[in-house]
This record gives sequence, C-alpha cells and structure tokens, in this order.
Amino acid sequence: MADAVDYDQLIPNNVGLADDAKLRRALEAWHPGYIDWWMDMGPDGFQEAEVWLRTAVSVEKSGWAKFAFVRMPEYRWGILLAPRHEGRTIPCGEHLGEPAWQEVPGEYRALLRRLIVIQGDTEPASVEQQRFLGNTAPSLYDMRNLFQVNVEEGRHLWAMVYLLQKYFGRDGREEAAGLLERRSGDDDRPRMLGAFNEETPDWLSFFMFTFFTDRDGKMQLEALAQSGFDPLSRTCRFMLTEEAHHMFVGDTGVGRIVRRTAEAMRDAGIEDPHDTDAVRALGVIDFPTIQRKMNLHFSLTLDLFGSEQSTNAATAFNAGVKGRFREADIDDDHTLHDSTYPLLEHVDDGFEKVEVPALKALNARLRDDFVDDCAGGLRRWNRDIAAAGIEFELKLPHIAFNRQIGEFADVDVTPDGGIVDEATWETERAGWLPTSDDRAFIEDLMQPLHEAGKFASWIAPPRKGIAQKPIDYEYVRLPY
Ligand code: BYC
Repeated sequence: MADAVDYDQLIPNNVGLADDAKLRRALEAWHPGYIDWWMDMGPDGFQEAEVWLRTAVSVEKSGWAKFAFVRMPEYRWGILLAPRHEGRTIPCGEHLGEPAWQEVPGEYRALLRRLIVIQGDTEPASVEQQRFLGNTAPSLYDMRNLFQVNVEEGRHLWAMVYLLQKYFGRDGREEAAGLLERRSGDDDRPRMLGAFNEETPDWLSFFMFTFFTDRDGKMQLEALAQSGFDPLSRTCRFMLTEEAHHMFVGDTGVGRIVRRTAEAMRDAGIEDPHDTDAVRALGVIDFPTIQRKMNLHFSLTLDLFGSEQSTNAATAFNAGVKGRFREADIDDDHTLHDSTYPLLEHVDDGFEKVEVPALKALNARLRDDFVDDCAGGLRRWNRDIAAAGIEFELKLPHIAFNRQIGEFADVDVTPDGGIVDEATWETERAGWLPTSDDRAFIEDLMQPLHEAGKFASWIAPPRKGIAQKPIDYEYVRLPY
C-alpha cells in the first residue's frame, strides 16, 4: 500500500515529513533557495502566467495526477515515493536475494551519494537549458508542455534532495546546496555531465532533447529503480511515471515537425529533400537540418552513458546499488561474474564486436538498450515521410560518431560509421552537424504564436489535446 500524500504541509509528501522534524527543518531551509533558483533560472518571462499543469497528488497507478491552472512559482513540488514492495530483495550483485536496504549501507555511502548527486544535477540543468524557449513557443499547447516538463524536472530535483538530506547527513545538505549553485554552461561552476552544459537554443533542439536525453533519463532511472537501496528505488519508480510524458513531448514534437515538412513539400510538389532553399521557403524545416540536429543530440546523449567499459559501473552493479534496464526480466544469474558481453570496439581501420567481461560493459549494455528504445520514434517519423511520397529516411548516426567520452572519443567517424582523418572530419562536419546557417534559419523561423488553437508554420497541430481538453484550449493564460 502507498502512504497517503499529505498536501497540508509546505512540502507535499508521502514520506511522513510531519513526524520528522529534523528532516522537515532541513528541507524547509533549502526551500527558499530553491524558489530563488526557480525565479532566476526557471522559465524566463512566464512566472506570472497561469498554466494548465498536472500535479502529482497520489502514487497509485490510477488517478495519480490532477490538472489545474497554476502559476509556476506556486507549483506544489512534492516528495513522492512509489509504494513499498513488502519483502523486496536486492536484485543483483554480491548481495543478490538479501533484503533491500532501508538505510544506506556504510560501505556504499560514497558510491550512492555520487549517483544521487549526478542524477540530481541533471534536473535543474535541463530547466536552465530550456529557460528561454517560452518566448518562441509555436503554440500555447507546446508552451504548456514545456512548462510541464520544467516543473517536473524541478520535482525530480526535490526527489534527489530528499534522499540527500534524509540519508546523508551534513554531506547530503552540502550536496543539496551545491545542486542550486552549479549552472548549465557556466565556465566556473558547470553542471556535472557534458550534455547538460550544451545549449537548447530552439524548439527542434528541445524536442530532440526530450526524445533522446530524457530517454537517457528513463534508462538511468530504470537502472536506479533496481537499486538495493529501497528509498532510491521507490523514488525513481515514481519519477518514471512522470518521465513518460517528457518523452511523449519529444516523440510527438519531432513527429509533428516531420509531418508538417512532408505535407508542405507534397502540397508544393517539391520532391527533392535536398533542395533546401525551396523547402525552407515554405516556412518548414528541411529534412537534412532535422537529421543534423538528430546527429548532434543522439551523440551528445550517448556520452551520458559514460565509458563503454567502466569499473565504476561494475562496482555499482556488484554492490547492488544500480541494476540493469529491467533487471528482474533478464534471464541470467544477476551476478555476471562468468558472463561476457559483445562490445563494439575500434580496431585499426574499423569496428569489431569483442566479447568482454559483462560486469565491465554495463554502461555499453544500457546504451545499447537505449538505442533499441529509440527505434520506435524513427519508424513513426519515417512512415510519415514515406506517406507523403518523399524519398528521405531519418537515421540514427553510428554510435561512434561525434563522441567525447569512452571508446570512440579519439577517433573521427562519419554518421555512416566510416573512419576518416581529422582534416576530412573538419571539412565534412557541416553536412553532419548543425551549422551557423541552420541556426540562423531556425532562429528566424521560430517566431512566437501565443493565440489559442494556432500553430506555427513549421509544426503540425497535435492529434489531440491534453487531459481531454481540445487542441484549441487556452493552455496558458498569459498575463498580458
Ligand atoms: N560528462 O567510468 P566512467 C536525466 C565521468 S539523464 C562528464 O566512464 P561511470 C535527465 C564520470 O562521472 C540521466 N563526465 O562512467 C534527462 C567519472 O568521473 P569521476 C542522469 C562524465 O561512472 C533529461 C569519469 O567520467 N542520471 O535524468 O560508469 C532532463 C569516468 O566515469 C560523463 C545518471 O546519469 C559525461 N557525459 O558512468 C532531465 C545516473 N560520463 O567520478 C534529466 C547516475 C562519465 O571519475 N550516474 N563522466 O570524477 C551514473 O550512473 C554514472 O555516473 C554515469 C557515468 C552513467 C553518469
């Protein structure tokens, strides 16, 4: 059974905060700094707008959220854990089958803290990256989705801060403060992982980010949901419920851009997808530009999985602190001491699958699961291109393309997986990654459209509205 959510408190929660004065004080002390951060770094120019937002009010599968108009600074960011599974055991590693921990085991304290801090750091980072996008929203529907994603990333930060403050004492409080001090892209105090210091300058980037990078979030949360540390597992399980909407936003967002371009080309009788000037003149985004954006966001996201072979990952799995994607559904011994995994490696002039100890290849395995998970979106998008009679296929680039971390960081690889010298890569990169010309075109294209039911020229309307509301509902009531 889930504990009921207490909404009478300053911080809504189902973790019994009313009876834990020390923790309550710590969280209430952190709260004003959080609000300051949200006002400084949250959605720019829209803090007074009333937004049709969902708020989690329960952790039961049915009816866990309610919708209402809310000003974002007044959003009820709560601490919600999924229901406890009685008798849950550690699903992997050397403690396999032992009862899940309700407290942090001393020997794994540093390891757990590091994972929680890294996870926590990504949440505010994404809000910072997206803070100017409201100004160029292609519709009120999209603007509302952006803000929904933003407030929920804020809630995910609360989720990690709860774990730090409840279970890690003074260190935890210091880490919680640090999460509000680092800034995406800041030279002196950057966010911890590479992709979270990149810009999200426009809506195509936003949709690519929510499709790819939020999907890394899903994979990592699934792996942390397997943790033998039960409070972390329960926290991540509930975060995954919210995360699904973020990927829906990405999947349908890219899909609607693709559909609009395909339909506009068909209606104008343009068959050549590489006739960029003609396609752009229709007020839509040409497919090669969409492909270049995809190449960028996919490769940046692959870096988030860490090195393909990692002793950190092996240690976390062996300790039972982080599992694999859907660990319980995997049919093996869940300790992996005698198993191998086929890992793609760079050899002289190409790539080769090499069997390596499975324990060390856990990051690569999770990355491979991620790549499989991306396939559905691409299939749907390509179907719409084909339906318009246009010969173009969006493709995920090779996993070694444009990598900064791990096995492929030192090799120059084309999106098709060809190995080239550095000079060739530099000359050709404009065909593979977004250029300043792409950026200028997109910036010019993305003028705001803030009238209910209207959509910018470059994106098709969604197939339906949010929570039974019509597409032309006024999802955001602007204060001007
Ligand atoms: N950038 O053995 P290695 C999300 C560091 S997204 C910079 O290769 P490991 C979200 C690494 O920290 C999910 N540094 O990797 C999405 C280590 O440094 P130290 C976020 C990097 O440790 C959208 C060193 O390189 N959650 O939720 O096996 C919106 C060697 O490490 C990077 C998590 O990631 C990088 N890309 O794995 C909002 C889960 N990669 O410690 C939210 C928690 C590696 O030697 N984190 N390094 O100084 C983890 O499970 C692991 O730490 C990692 C890395 C997967 C990140």
